[in-house]
Amino acid sequence: MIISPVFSGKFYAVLGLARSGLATIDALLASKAKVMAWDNRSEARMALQTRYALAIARGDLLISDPMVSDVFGLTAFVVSPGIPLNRHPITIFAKEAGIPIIGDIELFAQARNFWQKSGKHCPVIGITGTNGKSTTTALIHHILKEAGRATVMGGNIGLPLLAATPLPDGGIYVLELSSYQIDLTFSLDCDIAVLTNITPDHLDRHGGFDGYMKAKARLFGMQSSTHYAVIATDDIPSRVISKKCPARVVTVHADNITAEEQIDWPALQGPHNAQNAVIAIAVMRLIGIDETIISKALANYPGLPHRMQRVAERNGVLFINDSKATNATATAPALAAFPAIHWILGGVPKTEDLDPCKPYYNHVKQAYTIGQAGPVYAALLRESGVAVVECETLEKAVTMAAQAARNDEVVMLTPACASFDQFSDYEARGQAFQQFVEALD
Ligand code: UMA
Repeated sequence: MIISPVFSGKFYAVLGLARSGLATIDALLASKAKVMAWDNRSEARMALQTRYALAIARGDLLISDPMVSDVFGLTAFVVSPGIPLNRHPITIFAKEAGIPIIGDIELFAQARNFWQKSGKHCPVIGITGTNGKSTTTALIHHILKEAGRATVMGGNIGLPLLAATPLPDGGIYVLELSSYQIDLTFSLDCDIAVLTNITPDHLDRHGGFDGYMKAKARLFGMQSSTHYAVIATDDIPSRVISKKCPARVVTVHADNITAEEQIDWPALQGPHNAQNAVIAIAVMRLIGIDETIISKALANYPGLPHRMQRVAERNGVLFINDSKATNATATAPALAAFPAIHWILGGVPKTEDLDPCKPYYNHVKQAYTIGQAGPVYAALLRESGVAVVECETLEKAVTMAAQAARNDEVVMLTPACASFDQFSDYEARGQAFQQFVEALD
């Protein structure tokens, strides 16, 4: 875990007690800070009591709602990225109290700035964007490992950064950063900041597309002029951000990669993966990784779970879990990748239309809708001439699709929606898909 003298003797209020909150408490207590912790959910608070009985007994940890507690001497509110700052009362409360709101990535940045002053430099590669950031993060981390470099991956990819094993001097942190996390970060000067693409997402949280774009742009605004920004300028908002970066900008395009090159990279198929790969190659060249190592690592990259993950093959039908595709822009390249697809989609919609997927409707043999978006998306697809079965549940969709699919066809969960109406997150949805496939007769 990341422990730092920067935190010792200070007092923090940690809000949200899931992955990032718990890792934050561990790191702060181990750094000899005092912590007040809170979560809306009573189960989360109860679990904390058992986990930290000793720290509570010593008076180092207090479970209390900071908004009704004495916050005198508080250094900062450390808020989980999932807590909506635009709606949560903590935003006004902190402003009135004159106390900053930060996140776990900011704590990491402060610890790292202290290392720098003490002569230890650990480069940070920070990756953001609407889609592709997990794959790009995992791919960069994979190539660095193949090159024998000391490296750690963390952040939005599901690995809370403060729980990471600290790296020695020169070790490289590869961070996936969501707009929520960037909103809570103020002093992270990435050696290389990466932007994959920007399309509408999380608009409710950021008050529209402008707010969302500004949140992404802040990652680059925090950089020194001697550092680098690698930006895929395939869309207009990314081009706008590239023009305003204080750092040295390297622009790349998905079509810098040829189809022949991509053939050798089995886990990086489709145009979206061309974009992810071209970014990773540019980052590796900036770091000075040997071209032969890069080529070999692109070929043996294993892929990520829930991202175009081949989970089974039954009677000549391939079953693919692409649960991480939580918006239509992320689903479109998955549809582009196969000619005959039984497409399972639905959940909490991010947009009213499925326009980015339209060019690939001719790849869809039949669609199977689930969840909240089911009826609306079924109507939209029928208007465009796509055959649809309204299934409501994922289990029914898997069964129906498996019955209908023929030799050489694909059954794919690529939902174009968030999962929260029926599952705790996209990972739980992907695991359920895999279980339903395994349970087929
Ligand atoms: N909570 C409150 N009050 C509220 C709202 C929530 O107390 O008003 C509590 C909940 O009860 C819960 C906790 O806050 O206990 C949840 O916090 P969280 O959602 O931030 O959960 P973590 O497990 O800490 O996960 C976070 C990121 N979650 C979000 O951004 C929503 C994870 O990204 C990240 O992997 C993890 O930190 C480790 O860094 C997930 C995600 O969905 C994958 N990200 C979004 C995306 O990719 O689109 C941005």
